[in-house]
Amino acid sequence: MSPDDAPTWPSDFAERYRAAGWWRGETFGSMLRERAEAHPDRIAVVDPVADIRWSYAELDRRADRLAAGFLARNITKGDRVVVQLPNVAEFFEVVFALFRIGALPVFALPAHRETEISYFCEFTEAVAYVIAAEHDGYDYRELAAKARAGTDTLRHVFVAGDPGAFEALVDVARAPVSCVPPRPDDLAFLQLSGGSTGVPKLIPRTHDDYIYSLRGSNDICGVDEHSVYLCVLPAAHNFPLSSPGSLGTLYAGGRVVLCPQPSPEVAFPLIEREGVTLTGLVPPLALLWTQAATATGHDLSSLDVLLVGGAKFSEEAARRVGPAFGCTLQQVFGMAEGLVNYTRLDDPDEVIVTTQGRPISPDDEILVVDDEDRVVAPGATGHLLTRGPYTIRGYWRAPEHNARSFTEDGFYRTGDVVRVAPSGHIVVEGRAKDQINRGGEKVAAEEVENHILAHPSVHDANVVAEPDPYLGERVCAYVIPRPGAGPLKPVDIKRFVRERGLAAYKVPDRVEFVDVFPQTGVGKISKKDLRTAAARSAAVSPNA
Ligand code: AMP
Ligand code: DBH
Repeated sequence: MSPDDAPTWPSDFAERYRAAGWWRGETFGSMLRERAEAHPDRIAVVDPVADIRWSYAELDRRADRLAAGFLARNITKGDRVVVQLPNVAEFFEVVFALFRIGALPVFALPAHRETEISYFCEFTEAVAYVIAAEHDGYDYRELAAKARAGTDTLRHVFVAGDPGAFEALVDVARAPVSCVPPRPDDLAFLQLSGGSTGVPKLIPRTHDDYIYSLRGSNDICGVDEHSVYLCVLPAAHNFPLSSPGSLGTLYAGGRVVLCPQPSPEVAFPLIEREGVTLTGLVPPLALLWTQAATATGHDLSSLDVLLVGGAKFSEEAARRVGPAFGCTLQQVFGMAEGLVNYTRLDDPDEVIVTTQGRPISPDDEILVVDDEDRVVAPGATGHLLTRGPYTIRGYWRAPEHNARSFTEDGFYRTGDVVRVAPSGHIVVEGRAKDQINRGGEKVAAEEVENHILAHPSVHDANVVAEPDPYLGERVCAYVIPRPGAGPLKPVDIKRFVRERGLAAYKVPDRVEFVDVFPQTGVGKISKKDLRTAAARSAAVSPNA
């Protein structure tokens, strides 16, 4: 990668990771080709809505065809392409085509709207944007029109599956793919950070480092060629993509089944029909599925492993998973920046239900430090810092932010507050970063505050987490109206934020108007006191 775009591993570390066998010089393009040659007829991807069952040979052929189409449109190595697709088969066709030519997918989520998409397109100087025509009643073509109007570099919009643009793209592809393939240490894609700043940060991942995280995850989660992974969460999110996720499953030669919706009513029949062996869920969904599993008529006995992560899973809920599904719970505490921790399949039950696991790699370095970066006593609670063979050394094009988010010797400041149990397992105790974890969907407080502040009748705003029995946390905004401004209602703020084109999960669940914000001893706004106040209001009027 260009040193201007993001810091990478110093050469002594890179050599060590290669010598240890973590980085093996594979790329995603070669990986799919090898699998297709080894077992062409085995099914790789199932999309039940479109009634698609692509074999490895078919996926490989389609990726090649689309790669040639992208090249013919002058989309080449290093170009950024914003990919915003729901859980459809084309997701894999598109990303493997881009991997193959070394163009970089920028992984947007289906929930993102105009504000986020325009930002991704502009900031990455994306040359193309790939969407589905419609999903969940939302027309992405309108979003594309807005994104296009707002950016100079965006040359193409491709609508997956569309008999127009997308098929035309494929038609161009008469010539075989001829380009210099990416190197294993090149960037493969830009993943999104949940972040804690005004705008989302982009996470540069290389073929080498990401593929290592897949191989490590597969070993730990028991994924092999017999595995059938149900992709329930949005396919582009780091958890269902890589822990071990759909890419881990394809690496192992297994089968990926795309779940169009996360509800038990949709997922359970698919588990039965396709013989799903593992899947990954965020805690609110895990709770819902656990309840539904005890009463379902569907045969879920093929399910061996249920991964739960993205937000803290309560011990109580964790205890119910095994009995309800007759499978092994695997807690996963990961981040798109890198480090992923898993409880092991053969860990004692107590460890599985009370910890968030331990790192994938013996070369994952974990430090737990106090506010002054001093390592705390073993077992004490502190800030988690980490460095390792699949954890980035810096965000993409963000030097100022990198100076704060990484230590001088390259440790990533996760913003998570943890302790390490004597067994080496990590317990997540809280969070120091200014973020709300809304059932696994991360919301940067500052980002929402900036949007509320744009309202003409708002003087100041602070956004904090408040407890929610289902989501764990939800978004609460404290707002000081501008003096003399007309009457303002919570709904006005919510609508204003929504109409600015922000993903729905970032729109405040509760808005409270106040005259002043509580302050700390030195006169700073006390988010801690605001959180306490929000918890109190949530307890008094949970549905406000
Ligand atoms: P992101 O940086 O957006 O990929 O989000 C990663 C963050 O999600 C972590 O730093 C944690 O704050 C949170 N997270 C992920 N998994 C868990 C888990 N099992 N328990 C608690 N927090 C989690
Ligand atoms: O929350 C996450 O970002 C996450 C959770 C579990 C993740 O990135 C992962 C596993 O890889």
